[in-house]
Amino acid sequence: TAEDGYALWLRYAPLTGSAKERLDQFNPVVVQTGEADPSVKVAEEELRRGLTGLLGHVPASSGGSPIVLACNDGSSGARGHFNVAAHQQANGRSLLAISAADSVGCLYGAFALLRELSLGRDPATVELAQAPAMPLRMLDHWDNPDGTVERGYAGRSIFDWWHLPEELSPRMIDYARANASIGINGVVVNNVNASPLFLTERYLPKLKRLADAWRPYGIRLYISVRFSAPIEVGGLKTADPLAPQVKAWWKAQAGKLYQAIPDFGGFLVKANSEGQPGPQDYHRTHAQGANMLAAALGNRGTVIWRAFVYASSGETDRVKQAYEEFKPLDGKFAPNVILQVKNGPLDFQPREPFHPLFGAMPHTRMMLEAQITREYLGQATGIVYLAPLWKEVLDAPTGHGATVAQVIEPTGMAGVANTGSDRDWTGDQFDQANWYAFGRLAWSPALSSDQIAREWVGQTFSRNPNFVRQLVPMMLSSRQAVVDYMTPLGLAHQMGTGHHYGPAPWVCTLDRPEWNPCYYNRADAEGIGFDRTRSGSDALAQYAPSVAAQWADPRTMDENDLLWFHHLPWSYRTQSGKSLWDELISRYDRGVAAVDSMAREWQTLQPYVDHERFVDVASSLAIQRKEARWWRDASIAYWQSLNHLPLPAGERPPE
Ligand code: GCW
Repeated sequence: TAEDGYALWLRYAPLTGSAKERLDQFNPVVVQTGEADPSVKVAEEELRRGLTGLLGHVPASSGGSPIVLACNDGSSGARGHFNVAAHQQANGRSLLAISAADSVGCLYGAFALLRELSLGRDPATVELAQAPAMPLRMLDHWDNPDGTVERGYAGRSIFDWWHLPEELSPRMIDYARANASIGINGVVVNNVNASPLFLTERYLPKLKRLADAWRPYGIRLYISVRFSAPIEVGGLKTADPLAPQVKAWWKAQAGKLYQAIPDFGGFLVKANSEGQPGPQDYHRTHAQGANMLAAALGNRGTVIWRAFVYASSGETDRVKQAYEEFKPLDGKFAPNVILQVKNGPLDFQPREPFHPLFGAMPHTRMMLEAQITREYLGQATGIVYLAPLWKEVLDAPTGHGATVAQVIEPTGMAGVANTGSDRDWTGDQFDQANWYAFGRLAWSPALSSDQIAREWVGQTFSRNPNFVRQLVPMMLSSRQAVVDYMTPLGLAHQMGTGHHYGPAPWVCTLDRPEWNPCYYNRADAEGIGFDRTRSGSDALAQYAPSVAAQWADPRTMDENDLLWFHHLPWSYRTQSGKSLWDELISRYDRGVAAVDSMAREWQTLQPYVDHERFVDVASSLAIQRKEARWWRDASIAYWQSLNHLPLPAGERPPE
């Protein structure tokens, strides 16, 4: 049953064929270092576990090729870097050395070696030299203390605050292994819509237990903090960041945290956004708020301040707000403050142009926030592989002399986790791939979506080349499919209110203008799209001139973002030669057809997959087929109610 997916990509399924022969012949022996370092121990344990799986038996304890961990090799470089190399010894046998400057580097090396072996590489010729591209590779959990998960679709929270600290679920260790295997080194354990409970004495031992459990895996613990906590749990009258008693309170909290958790990572803060408290409540700036918390942490930790802010915008274009609030604060943040910016300026839509803040604040440390949980992308159903979405953003030239990846590389990347207590962790087998891909891209944004998919498929399902050859392209095209059937041609924010599942482009009566899908589609009898050029909201002006120029002309721009930037008549001639109306419809159809073909192809892959997971994915794809039709048909029906245009002639994919 492949444990119904619980093992994630760490299945270590027995090798077969020539890969098995090679490993058998190599006959690996994990050499006991006798080192007391907990990370080294964990690395040895994982090597033994992994090799046992791959060999189909416990590895020999002598007489084979030694695997040696050298975790203090005197090298310098990024923390976490490692080398793995096979050498020929005098006795004719090989020796595999995993070396690194620190023990966590060794652990990463062990996982990397196991990945290579899992994919069938020859142990005698393994040669790896890797270093993480960025220092912070984080998961942000939107988990609440009561066990619910905001925008979580995989069951209740994996964190059992009720039974901690006495009880530590073994799942917390498997979670750490999974993270370490892809290089994740920071975890924010609670929702950014933060409960102040995490700053109470009661929670401190719980946090400490987790931090202690994860330390060997190279994971530092962070918490989200509520800006008004000094009032709610501190008994103060104010949370004004300039008030001495407020500063003293935060300093005392930080002191307690560091006493219990010496390597505590720091605070993540959502302030003055969607009703959360913040420094603006006291007429202070984001920088004043962030710097006060940064002073409380001192050089021990980091304040990660979110740039996702919006308050009732009246007539302003919502996508402009973060830039307007933060750009003037460039250079005003303390050195241990990082600004965390979502990939796009709206909110984790199936496709958005990259956020204009990237590259625009050269004197501010900036990291990228991606969403692994698929809030707006069908939630945990079907196949939607997100690496291509993230790559699109990472590879985008900002026009400020760097790509988005280059802007964030000195700092890091955070992903909103998609984990829950479901047996398969993520609510859907294929959503595991997104957790995996996020970690791999944070480790190295230069990896291709294709390579990451191959790695994941081979470790998680089957190494059979026919299987990999068929499945990987399905994954690679799945993101464009969801864009096509939900919001083609640059449309965005067309989903149902509140739950964000399913189409609702007609909704126009919500209290705040920027909550309404109609605010984003601006469709009427004549046309559709949001004019963000000079004649409209001029959000385009927030981008570097070279980038703004590329989006300014609807006739030459990449039409994937067409209606994000332009309001156009239904009769507008698109680059395909079709009218906008016909092009829109052909894209919706293309999305539906892509899902149909994924479902069909999956059926042919049955021989390669265990029954449980085969059925699980097949059922999930059946839901996605329904969703795709629902999005297409409801959207088209609504546009038709405005423009009264006929459907173009042509064939529909079979129902
Ligand atoms: O995407 C939106 C979500 C909210 C979330 C918010 C944020 C945690 O709908 O649920 O709140 O973004 O990122 O703060």
